[in-house]
Amino acid sequence: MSDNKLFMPFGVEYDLIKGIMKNPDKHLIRKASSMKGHYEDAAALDKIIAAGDPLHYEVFEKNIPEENGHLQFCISTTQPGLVGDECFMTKGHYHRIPETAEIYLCLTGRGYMLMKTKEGDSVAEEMFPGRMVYVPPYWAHRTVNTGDTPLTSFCVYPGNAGHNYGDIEVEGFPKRVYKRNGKIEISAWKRKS
Ligand code: S6P
Ligand code: ZN
Repeated sequence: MSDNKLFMPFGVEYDLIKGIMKNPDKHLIRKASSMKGHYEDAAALDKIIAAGDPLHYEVFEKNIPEENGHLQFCISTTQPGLVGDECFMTKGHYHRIPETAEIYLCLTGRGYMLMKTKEGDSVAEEMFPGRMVYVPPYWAHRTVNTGDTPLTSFCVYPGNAGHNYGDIEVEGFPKRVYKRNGKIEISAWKRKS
């Protein structure tokens, strides 16, 4: 083809048991130090950072144009662990174009997808291998690992969706997920005034 604008089809191989995308183009790494302000117990997070700043979560992607009509897809992997008694999680975001949805198909591990709207709706959907969570338009979303192994999902969302981290950083998620005495607790969080 002489048309340079035509995007060529391609295939990608996965290990669906381990939750691995082979030959990703992009690999985003977030360590504990990127999570300041997100956990209830800031002192516990500082301790973890000082003790080696462990890996928190990773995203593996292919290069897809950020355009309407395309589909972004990735593997998102969140490590197990606790900050104080709160389970490791992603930062969470709205999409930059809020009327765009997303599908998370869980491949490994166990956890929750926390979702919230600007109107105050709040939902926690369980994640485990073989379960898909549909994140509708207008819902901010964050994954939380409640297990002892990496929580891995295959995600698909519109090419132009983008990320809006700023709004949710100000608003916070109303629900938080804790592991206390081996039991998972999801509770409402009151922002300190
Ligand atoms: C993108 C999709 C995921 C997340 C990833 C990391 O729309 O929801 O790829 O980017 O799970 O989470 P976050 O909140 O740091 O972008
Ligand atoms: Zn998203």
